[in-house]
Amino acid sequence: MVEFSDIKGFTFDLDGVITDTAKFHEQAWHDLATQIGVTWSDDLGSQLKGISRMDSLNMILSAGGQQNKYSDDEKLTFTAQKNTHYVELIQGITPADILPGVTAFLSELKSGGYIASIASASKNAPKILEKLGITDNFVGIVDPATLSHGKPDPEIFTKAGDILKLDPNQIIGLEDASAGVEAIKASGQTALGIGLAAKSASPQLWVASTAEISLANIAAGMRNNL
Ligand code: B16
Ligand code: MG
Repeated sequence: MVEFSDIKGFTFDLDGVITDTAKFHEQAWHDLATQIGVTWSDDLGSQLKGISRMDSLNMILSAGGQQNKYSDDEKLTFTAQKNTHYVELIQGITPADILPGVTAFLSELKSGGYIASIASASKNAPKILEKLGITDNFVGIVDPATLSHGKPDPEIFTKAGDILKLDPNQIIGLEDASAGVEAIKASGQTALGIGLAAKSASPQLWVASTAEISLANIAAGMRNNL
């Protein structure tokens, strides 16, 4: 059984864990869906959280019954267009956009000698960390272009663990999406789920919001739950 004293490192999802870029993804996808005649719904928007760019487009096309309508090249044009719009929307983000509790937790990790890496499906993660001013808090970032499978496959968390050079039982992964919690658990790391969507995938540890993340809460959760 994993104990708190075994833990040496943390793998972080980005969107929904460190900052809320979901609203910008949603706005950019919503505009694209409207352009191609797919009716948007909040439910569709929340299903796209944590899902890779092309998989997100495929889900939108399926929701509109258009799964066979476009060639691969046309789909690449759509995803490029969405990304251009998304990159425009994230230009204004600053350290003030770091979610509550996260800056304090990253400081706790640094002073406690813990190491951390990023397991985000977003190809824009390096740019976002830079704008937030926290790049140096992470040993490395998994390059999503190197992945064969998206979350809930464990590959991205396994690679984030490899960056830390730690065994899965020495790592806690943080996620807000149910597919992400499944990926962490399948990688053998301990999952800390954040928020209601993450809870549905039964993480070993859970907090309602990022404001509750701290080493003391994690230690208490591991004593009680694992
Ligand atoms: P990009 P995460 C995910 O980030 C987002 O939640 C998801 O909405 C987005 O489609 C995906 O990254 C890819 O992002 O288009 O910027 O490469 O939650 O894995 O940090
Ligand atoms: Mg996320």
